[in-house]
Amino acid sequence: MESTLSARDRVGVQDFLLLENYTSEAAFIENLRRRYKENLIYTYIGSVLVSVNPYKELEIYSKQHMERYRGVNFYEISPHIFALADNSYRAVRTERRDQCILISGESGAGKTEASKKILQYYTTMCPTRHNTHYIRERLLQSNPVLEAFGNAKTLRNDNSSRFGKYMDVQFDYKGAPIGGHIINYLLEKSRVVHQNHGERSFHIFYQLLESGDNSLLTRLGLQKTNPQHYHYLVKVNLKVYFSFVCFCERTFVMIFTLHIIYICNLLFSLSFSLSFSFSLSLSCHHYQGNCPRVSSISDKHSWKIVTKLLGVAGSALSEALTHKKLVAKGEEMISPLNLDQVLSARDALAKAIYGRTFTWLVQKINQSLVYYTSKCSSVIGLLDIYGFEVFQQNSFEQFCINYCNEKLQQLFIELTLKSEQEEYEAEGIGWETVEYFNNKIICDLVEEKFRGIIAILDEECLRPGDASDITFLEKLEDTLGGHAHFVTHKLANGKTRKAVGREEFRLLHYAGEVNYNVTGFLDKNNDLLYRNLKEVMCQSGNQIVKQCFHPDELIDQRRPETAATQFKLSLAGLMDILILKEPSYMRCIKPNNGKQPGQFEEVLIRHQVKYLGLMENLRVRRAGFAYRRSFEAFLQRYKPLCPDTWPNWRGQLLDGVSTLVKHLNYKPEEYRLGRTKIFIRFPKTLFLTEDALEIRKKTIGEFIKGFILRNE
Ligand code: AD9
Ligand code: MG
Repeated sequence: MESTLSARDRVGVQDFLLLENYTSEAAFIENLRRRYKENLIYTYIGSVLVSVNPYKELEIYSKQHMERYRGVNFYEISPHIFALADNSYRAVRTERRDQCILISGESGAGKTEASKKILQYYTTMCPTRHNTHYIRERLLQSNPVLEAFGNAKTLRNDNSSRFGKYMDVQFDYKGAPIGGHIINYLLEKSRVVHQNHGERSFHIFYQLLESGDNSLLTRLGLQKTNPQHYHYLVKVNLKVYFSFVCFCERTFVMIFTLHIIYICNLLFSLSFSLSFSFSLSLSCHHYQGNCPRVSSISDKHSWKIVTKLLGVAGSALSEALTHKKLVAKGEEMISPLNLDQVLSARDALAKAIYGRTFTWLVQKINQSLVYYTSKCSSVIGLLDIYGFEVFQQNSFEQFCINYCNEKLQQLFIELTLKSEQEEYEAEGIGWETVEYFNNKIICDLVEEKFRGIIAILDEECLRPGDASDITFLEKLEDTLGGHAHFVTHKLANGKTRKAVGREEFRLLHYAGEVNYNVTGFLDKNNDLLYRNLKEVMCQSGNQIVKQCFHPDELIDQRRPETAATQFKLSLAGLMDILILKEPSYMRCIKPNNGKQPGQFEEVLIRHQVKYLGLMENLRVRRAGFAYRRSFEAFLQRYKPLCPDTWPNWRGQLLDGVSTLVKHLNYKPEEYRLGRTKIFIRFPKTLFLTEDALEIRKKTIGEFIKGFILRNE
């Protein structure tokens, strides 16, 4: 424990609960800073682990380190991610209680690295069941495969996960990992067709060009590129990884033959011939008059490869890309698309192919991680999901991500307060009500039936006629005008400090205010793929495309769920999974935007402390007692301080602790004795005890030294 006087000055406290001035944000940040300077990147808030990205390799993840944390009590050695991992594992092993570890933080804060370290801990430290060695490998190797398809270089992170991930690690009754299951959330598939300046598409695009073997590349009509063209490449041998996750060679080749990436790229580079229509089109009012429309696809070479790889008839795909099929009153009408519409149909197709293949890939990995489900005794779930996001411009994606964070915060509040209350009750200590901000009001604002933002957005998406992003905004204003957490330009009236643009609405999230620009909300929520494109894909001769586009979709007359509603439903599913498990939390902080080691940028960090709700978390945990420990652990540590308990206490534990604290002169208001634990209200009491222990150890040491010398 790093709590002696001199160590505290240098490296701060290892648990924020022990901060003297626990309501001060400045004291909180100062403690983080001191620790970061000493490469102590982990600190607790009770059982919550806070980490600051070191942006350099630290020698703290070796097998020896793992061993140090096995079976050790949470607080006895320096805070570490292995302690968190081990703590959850012990609950699984000894009590078969399902666990989950929820990791959050902004882009580049270290979530994915953390989840990988936890997985490494389990695959290294847990016993192996006979015949399941390969499962460990697959659990580990599923990461690089998914990262290849789901991660990309962004301005914030060279290896940014562009999807949310929940992974169950399944254990048998002996605590051996015997399988896994992954659920993916909201892949940012738009990256296939558009990247911001300085960013890239998914890693797989570049990896294929760099490390695909020559015969494969020739089949795809590609050429090996000079790797120097790419500043950042995860060095992977994908073929090896795929074989680990049990893809047979044929599947492996197919996936590349399908080669979504290439198709998307080709689709993207297609050019179209235009013709001008002067006719009045009766079938579609959009095309009346002098309107350019697409007559054919002019890029014949690319076209041939696209259709061959997709396994579809060229004429059918060409027709489907340039025309729209409408079914009205049982009659089919075909109307040509104009150039903008063709381009957006093309993009929609590329996004759909990429997104669906990604989900297909996750399913394949899941199949390869199944052992005997019946042997599974309990699970540890790892959630690596996007943290709260606030940019200059925030759009539909940020809206979804921040909504997700509201839901997780709600769960956090419920579970933390619940477990606090339960512990107090179990220990027979009166529960003291804790004031906290319940963010249910914001979750309702987003997800409520009929009146919630998603419901209103869906309604606008369904409404024929003049529905647009702006009418959506107006409808929000009409419906939510009086809501305490919703503001627009019209409604602002000086209510908030920062301006709200005319095309924006602002939500007052638990973590802070965010302005969302409504431009593109309807399109992104619709995420439409024209029916005739789906029809063509369903007839594909390519096995993977066939599995991704099922003909049942065409029979189902109902409109597919919108993107926001799908996300809402998948989040509700996630909450159902999480609520049944015992949670542990990890909050990751990014110390600077330059990805530099040793740079602690205070303004940036202060923002995150706020967005992650850390001060509130600390306040709630400190509302009662700063420190609690089992009688046994307390006595074991401090028994040298009292002649009656040293060297051994033979009576009841409760009596031993009573004797000890009386001897130490604890005042009644400083502590409470529960059924199995002692609760200490102020950190100071603990520190004085720790300092006394330090002095005592020295005197015992001197005494023993003297004794040895005397007897030599
Ligand atoms: V994003 O929301 O997916 O864009 P993450 O997942 O939070 O983000 P990630 O884990 O990818 O961030 O970490 C970003 C980079 O920080 C890594 O590529 C490493 O270079 C660096 N990093 C993160 N954690 C550690 C660590 N414990 N030790 C050393 C680290 N480097
Ligand atoms: Mg990540």
